[in-house]
Amino acid sequence: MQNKFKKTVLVTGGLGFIGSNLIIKLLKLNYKVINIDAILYPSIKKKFLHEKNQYVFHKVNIKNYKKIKKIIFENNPSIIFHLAAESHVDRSISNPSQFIQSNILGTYNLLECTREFLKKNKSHFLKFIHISTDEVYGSISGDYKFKESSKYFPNSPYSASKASSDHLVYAWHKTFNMPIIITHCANNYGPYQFPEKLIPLTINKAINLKKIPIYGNGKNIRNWIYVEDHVDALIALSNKGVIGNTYNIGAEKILTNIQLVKKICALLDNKISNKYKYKKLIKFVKDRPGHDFKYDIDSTKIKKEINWSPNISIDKGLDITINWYLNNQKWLDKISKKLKLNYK
Ligand code: TDX
Repeated sequence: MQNKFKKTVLVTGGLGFIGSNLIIKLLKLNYKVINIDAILYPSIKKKFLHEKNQYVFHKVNIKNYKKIKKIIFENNPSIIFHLAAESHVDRSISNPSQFIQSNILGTYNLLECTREFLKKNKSHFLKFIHISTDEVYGSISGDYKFKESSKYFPNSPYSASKASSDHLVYAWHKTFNMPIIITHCANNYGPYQFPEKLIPLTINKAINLKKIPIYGNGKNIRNWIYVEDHVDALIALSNKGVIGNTYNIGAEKILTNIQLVKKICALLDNKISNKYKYKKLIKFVKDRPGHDFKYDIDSTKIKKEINWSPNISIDKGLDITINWYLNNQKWLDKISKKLKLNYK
């Protein structure tokens, strides 16, 4: 039967924050989506809007060789977006084991299943897009920005596990001709982000009138990209990205953590008419061990070669994001209760 959809795309980690935003866009663009997610603590129990037969979900851990192989063989995907990963730096400090398991062994497993599939289907055209992070490049100072050619200097168990997975993916390309692309993205934010990350954490604490914890002196710097801009970059790379290449993806704006948190507080002051000054809730706390000082990323390559640029300014992105969380407080409350996020 003729497939009426544009392409079949397999997404790992499609119930995560970036994965679910990617799936929303892929379905809108008429792709068929096979979503593999283990449903772990930050998975979003989301029902995607789709046409009949356009979306299939499998509750499977990427470490499950047999099941993953079967899903790939049954679906013949043209694109694999690999997003399934443990992503929170603080959790990697308190419990690194899960990061080694999912990010390194999980990626190894997915690579091996894909290799088996390509061995049996030699003329099949596939792009394996490995979604990684700019944290693999370590911490910088001054005006330097991460380039694709920058050396890897991961400092946390999280970034070390992502760096390891990048090396595996690249080695599978060089050794086995695996058709891969690696992406390194800046700090994402937007709807559906789990409230352990700085932006949703700040919104969640503020609207519940709890202290907003800022690590150290709050002068650490990050480059913030709205998740839909990231998703657009990934889809553009699945069409025009060159196999074997790495692409850096970032936004224009960098902010210190304290600047960012104060911006969110000021926006909340305007949106919620209770005369409360939310910045009174800011509390400087003990620093994160090995806390990277600055991340900033040079996106020249993807802009020039793929013609992608970020569209959403930080002010617009924060406005949309805060409105989304204010309209989805039930979702936020449910997660906060389950994980006791607002008790501290
Ligand atoms: O409570 C907090 N207080 C605070 O000051 C938290 C949770 C964070 N911070 C600081 C630490 C960082 O300097 O805010 C900054 C951002 O922290 P996170 O949201 O935890 O992100 P970060 O550590 O920068 O890593 C993120 O970006 C790259 C993601 O978690 C990674 O998954 C991604 O790869």
